[in-house]
Amino acid sequence: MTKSALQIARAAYQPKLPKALKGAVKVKEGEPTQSVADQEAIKALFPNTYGMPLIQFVEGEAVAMPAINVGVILSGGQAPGGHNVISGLFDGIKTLNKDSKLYGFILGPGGLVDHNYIELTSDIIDEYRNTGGFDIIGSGRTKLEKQEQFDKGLEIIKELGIKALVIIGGDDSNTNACVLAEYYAAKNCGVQVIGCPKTIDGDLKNEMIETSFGFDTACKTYSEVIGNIQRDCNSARKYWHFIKLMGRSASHIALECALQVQPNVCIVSEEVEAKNMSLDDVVTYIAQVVADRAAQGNNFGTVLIPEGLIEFIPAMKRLIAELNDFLAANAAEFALIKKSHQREYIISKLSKENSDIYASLPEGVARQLTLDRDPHGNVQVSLIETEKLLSDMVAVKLAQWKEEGKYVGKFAAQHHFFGYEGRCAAPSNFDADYCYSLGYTASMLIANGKTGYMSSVRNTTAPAEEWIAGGVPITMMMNMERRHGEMKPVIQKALVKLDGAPFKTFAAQRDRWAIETDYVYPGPIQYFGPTEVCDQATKTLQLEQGK
Ligand code: FBP
Repeated sequence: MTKSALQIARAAYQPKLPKALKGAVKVKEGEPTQSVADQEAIKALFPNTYGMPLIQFVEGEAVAMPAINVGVILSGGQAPGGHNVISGLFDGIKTLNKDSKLYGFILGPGGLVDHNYIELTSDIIDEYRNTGGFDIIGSGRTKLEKQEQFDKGLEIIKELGIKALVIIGGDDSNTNACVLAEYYAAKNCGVQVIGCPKTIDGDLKNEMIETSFGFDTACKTYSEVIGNIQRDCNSARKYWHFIKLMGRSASHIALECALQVQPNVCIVSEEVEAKNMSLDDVVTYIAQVVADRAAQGNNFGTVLIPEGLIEFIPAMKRLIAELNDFLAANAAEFALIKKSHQREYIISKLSKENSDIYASLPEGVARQLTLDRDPHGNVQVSLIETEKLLSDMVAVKLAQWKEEGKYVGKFAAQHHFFGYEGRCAAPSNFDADYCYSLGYTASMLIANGKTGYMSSVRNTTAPAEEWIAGGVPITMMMNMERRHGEMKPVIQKALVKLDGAPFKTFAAQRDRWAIETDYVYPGPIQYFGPTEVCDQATKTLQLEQGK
């Protein structure tokens, strides 16, 4: 395999571990836990894994451990640092007993069901330390939810003598990890299941999980490129750049990038919803900033748009909810309708309010809303070209204002969508350290016989030495939500809190950023050099922790 100079130098990087994990550990149990909502329903669904205590690892006495075999799965979208979770897990189980083995299931949860795996030896692990991507074993979006899948998985687990399975995934994958943990516990199979919080989206977080891994690196990568665009924009002074950022539903990525680069506009979906804004309100807001800047002779700027925006416009949200239920219930009939008749068919089937909105949408957006859901039943928002939709609508509004004499200026737009560019970047020092610690913590949870827990590493704005490692019962993060037309137990998604410090810091400055050109150019992620350049956590994390 040919390697870049950075890859070669980076292979030697030794990720930092919390002090408590550097030697032998023992478990310190906290209070029993409850789910965040719907306690009775969740307790009834998870009788074996509900209410378990929080766990923290503290320094302990070394005890001889038997060798254990562990399986690992990468689930869902890539996020920088996945390879370090695996290497932390590998080093953890090998430290406990050098004869322990790690098996990787290929291409996501489907690998478990299809019995597709490899043994991850030290030669393989060493090739992937501190690298981006999930290519060591690949990832996939197969949803592990059916009993047949669990039983198929159990066959290979038994064959390989696997004691525990680690599922590295987002909210949906960790929900499934918990369902699997409960199933194996109920059947007394002797198989533990541990989750790890992954997703660039940053929406798998709560009191005990400070951030999901990959968010740090992805936001720094996007912010570098947005900064470059801003410098180009401020040099040529002729374009408005509409930049859509990945993140599925939540706007954490857009908000973090805004805090890093100080753009002229950043839309936050959660605010759009809270203020009950229509699509026209959003367009008017952007057009007003364009007009105000034009009045000062500045016909350029940047607009950040979270990819989930459409779903947060209340009227659109109601439409999507009805579409989700309708398509789930009538999938077979819908599949028989010719493409050219699908729009009319949907219009004829929806309630009056939703049918009118659907009919008013541009063709492309309307079509996208009826295309295949992902395996978790979500609209694939990353495929909706919101950046073009908004810039087209802003152009129409400005033309109208021009006629009315309310706007004098030139408007030319460029469009960008940043998502895949950041998901496999080489992990920042933060993600390299955090992921390695998460993997190592997972090995300690396994060694201590835990199941239905998510690996947790906290106090992450302090130096890594002071991080706190432990486990959180996954049931603690759950509530009941409607999915595919049915109520299901799921991990509650963490959206941007409008009363949280990151949003408030942004909101306090955005009017000034809109008018002034006060761009910040963060530059590329630095892997070597002074700690204030290389080891900074995201602005989101720092603000959330009062730093
Ligand atoms: P996960 O929730 O699986 O981590 O996915 C993150 C994400 O990058 C989202 O931001 C985006 O909407 C989606 O994956 C894109 O999915 P795909 O990789 O299937 O195109």
